[in-house]
Amino acid sequence: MTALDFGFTVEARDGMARAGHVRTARGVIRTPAFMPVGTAATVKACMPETVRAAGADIILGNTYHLMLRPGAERVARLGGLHAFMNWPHPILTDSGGFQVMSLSSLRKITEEGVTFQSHIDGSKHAMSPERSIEIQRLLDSDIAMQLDECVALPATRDEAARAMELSLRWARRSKTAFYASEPPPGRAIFGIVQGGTDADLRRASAEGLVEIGFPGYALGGLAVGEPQAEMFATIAATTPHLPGDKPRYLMGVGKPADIVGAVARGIDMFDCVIPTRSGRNGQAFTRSGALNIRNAKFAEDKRPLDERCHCPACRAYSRAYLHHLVKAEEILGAMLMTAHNLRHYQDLTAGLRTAIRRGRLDAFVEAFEGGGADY
Ligand code: PRF
Ligand code: ZN
Repeated sequence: MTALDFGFTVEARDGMARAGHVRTARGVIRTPAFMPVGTAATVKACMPETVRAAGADIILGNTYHLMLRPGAERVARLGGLHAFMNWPHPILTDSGGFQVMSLSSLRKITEEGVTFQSHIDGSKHAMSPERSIEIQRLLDSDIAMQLDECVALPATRDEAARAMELSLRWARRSKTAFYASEPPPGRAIFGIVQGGTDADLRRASAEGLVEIGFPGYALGGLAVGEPQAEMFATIAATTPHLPGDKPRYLMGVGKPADIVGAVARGIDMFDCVIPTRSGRNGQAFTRSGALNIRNAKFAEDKRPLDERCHCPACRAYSRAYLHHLVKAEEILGAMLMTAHNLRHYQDLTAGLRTAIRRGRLDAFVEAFEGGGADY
């Protein structure tokens, strides 16, 4: 084991929750971690310096978008995704299957992979587990994801079982392709647990992936329309079947309360468009709950979004000014709201890390649920 090897260390536990570090060649990720979404080689409306200053250790990129535009081979010729977008820190790339199913048209899934038409220009494409891994290698991502199939919920047990089993076969092919591509040191591939909200399917999926063996494990197929209680129950039924010494990543989650509940059930990593997308729409997350800055009651409110926040928006701008900017659809409004929400999410995960290390997660959750956020 060299300093460059990929690894995960749990340094504190509190119930099912863990705090620790993921090591990659490009740097350390403090967990629980939130990964801002940088779909098209940019965290929308945010300079990489601002993403970093908010406290992010890692961002997420998307195979699907980057293969279509500007193209993975082009990114590789330009020195890889990190150099291309001026983010020298770790990047996790999603494999593309989920985005194909939610964004493209004329999709067809077979044993071999998925064929689809681009949502940008209608051009035809094919993606197999091997091609997805090849693209992620061209992007030079630090953490690659296996190709998987995520069914929309509610799904029948048969549908969920079929997609879970296909995802398991794609997991093995993805892993084989990943190591055949001779990844430089410090890179990793994660397997993805599927199985809908069925505890037995989730267990079978987790056990199948563990038998194949991955440096980390994701939970896919959640936050796709099911109630929060069902998502929490599915997480609680899954994490006990995953190795205690490997990172666990809940894909595409979520609102602050989803993150708090998932951490308490053993999740270490998250990504979600909510802080960036809803920020551009005028929603700000604060320690006393979410607010919509477009609301007329903020038109002459001189206070910052959150008195305890140290983001660029809260340091220098009033709710009244942000209200004006967002109402006028000024680009600076999107930038400041995004910077604030990203900082809020990073402060939330930092608060969770501290609470776990102090053995005070229960008190943290109680304060959070009572609206007296303790971070
Ligand atoms: N699979 C992949 N990416 C994802 C998901 C999934 O199931 C989800 C579900 N919330 C978000 N992103 N590969
Ligand atoms: Zn702020």
